[in-house]
Amino acid sequence: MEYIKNRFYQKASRCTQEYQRLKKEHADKVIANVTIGQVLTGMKGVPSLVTDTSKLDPAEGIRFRGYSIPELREKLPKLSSNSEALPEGLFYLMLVGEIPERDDVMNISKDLATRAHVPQHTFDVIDAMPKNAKPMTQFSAAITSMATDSVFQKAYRAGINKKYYWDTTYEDVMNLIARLPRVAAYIYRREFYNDQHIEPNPRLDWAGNLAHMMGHDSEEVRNLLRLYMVIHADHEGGNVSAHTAHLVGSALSNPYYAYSAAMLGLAGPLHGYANQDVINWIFDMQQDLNTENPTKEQIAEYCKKTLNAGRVIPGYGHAVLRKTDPRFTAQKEFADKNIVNDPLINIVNNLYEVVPDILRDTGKVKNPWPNVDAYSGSLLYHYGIKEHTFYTVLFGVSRALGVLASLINDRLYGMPIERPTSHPMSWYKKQADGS
Ligand code: CMX
Repeated sequence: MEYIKNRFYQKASRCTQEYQRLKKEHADKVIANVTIGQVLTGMKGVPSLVTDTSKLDPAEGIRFRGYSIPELREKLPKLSSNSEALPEGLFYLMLVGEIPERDDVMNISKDLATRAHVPQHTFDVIDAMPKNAKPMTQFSAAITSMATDSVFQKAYRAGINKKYYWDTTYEDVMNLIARLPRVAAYIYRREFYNDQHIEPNPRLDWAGNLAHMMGHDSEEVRNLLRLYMVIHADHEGGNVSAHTAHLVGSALSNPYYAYSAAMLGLAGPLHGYANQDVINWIFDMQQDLNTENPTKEQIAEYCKKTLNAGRVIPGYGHAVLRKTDPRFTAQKEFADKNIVNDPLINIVNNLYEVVPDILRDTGKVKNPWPNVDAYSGSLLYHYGIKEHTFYTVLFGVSRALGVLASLINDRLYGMPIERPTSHPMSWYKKQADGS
């Protein structure tokens, strides 16, 4: 839809002028000192990225263009008063910077539906892999394979002026977001439903269509996926998946490459794989304790056993957050409202009562509270999406909304290649000891 693109351009080009002004007039202004501790612990707290789509407050959690998750669930357009906010609306908010009207959201839904055609060779690439190839391996490879259609790459090779990079990036981003549900559902049905694929329904919204193509076509699951897609969509710019997309994109690699690389970061256990790990770990706990309904005391013992084995408790802790993740709370509210007495969800709720004290007692964990991954798997499982090796793919479909909106901004601002400085360990030793 050209008018949404134009609206974005009008709004964002003002920010571009600001970016250019800051670069020109204030390049030497010192904004932070960097400590050796920050360098040695993953650059935590070092301001080094520009991300407009969302900002993470350690105590309060994520805000998307200033709006908290409860505010978004209330204010973003919905299909009916009972349904969850549509992720297309969040994408609009992140891109344009204002809450959309219902028509804006419907237009994005329609636009995405027209762009959703996945090339045959992408299905062939997926089919060429063994069925037990990890879903994230298939997902990332499928995304890379669609780079054959990159509008940005073709325009670049044809010698496009750099001031138009953002425009062709926008086209790639919209096409990629449109196709992700189809790719994800194809991977899902191939492995778990014996290749019985379900064609998209272009009349459905983006998340509703994903539920439909996965074969979980109830209004409850559509709603769950709408919520899921909203809360996982962005977490400012420094997390591994967002930062990877920004970094790879900064070399002017096309958006398919940038997002495929981001997905390989998301696949790590300290990031998006944690949503599978939580379920694996709970199942191991049930087996180890020989009960489906462990008591809080049994759960506490199992947590200590996990820590004593030198492992992390998945779904707990965060590099930035210092309180319960509001994405956890949104899912808990959804479960409290819709689900009664599910053993897995009971365990997740009991963990919330038990784990923070245990992690606090270690004396080293900076955030003992649950993150988004502590809840998501149990909800999916409850609604029949039981194949937990697939869960990180769902995270990956959602994360595209924020990360790729930022990628368009990067190109509009004219951001250069990212290139921080590295030193050998001896250099840091010299800084510390003076010798
Ligand atoms: N269980 C056990 N130990 C934990 C822990 C947890 N849940 N969270 C942190 N720690 C440990 C760290 O491993 C580290 O130990 P060492 O000093 O021995 O290396 C110590 O506590 C300090 O870590 P931190 O500063 O509190 O946390 P980090 O910023 O280094 O790491 C995170 C953050 C999320 C990787 C970490 O909390 C963790 O591993 N959590 C479990 C995995 C998880 O849920 N990841 C998903 C995060 C959300 C997402 O991206 O999807």
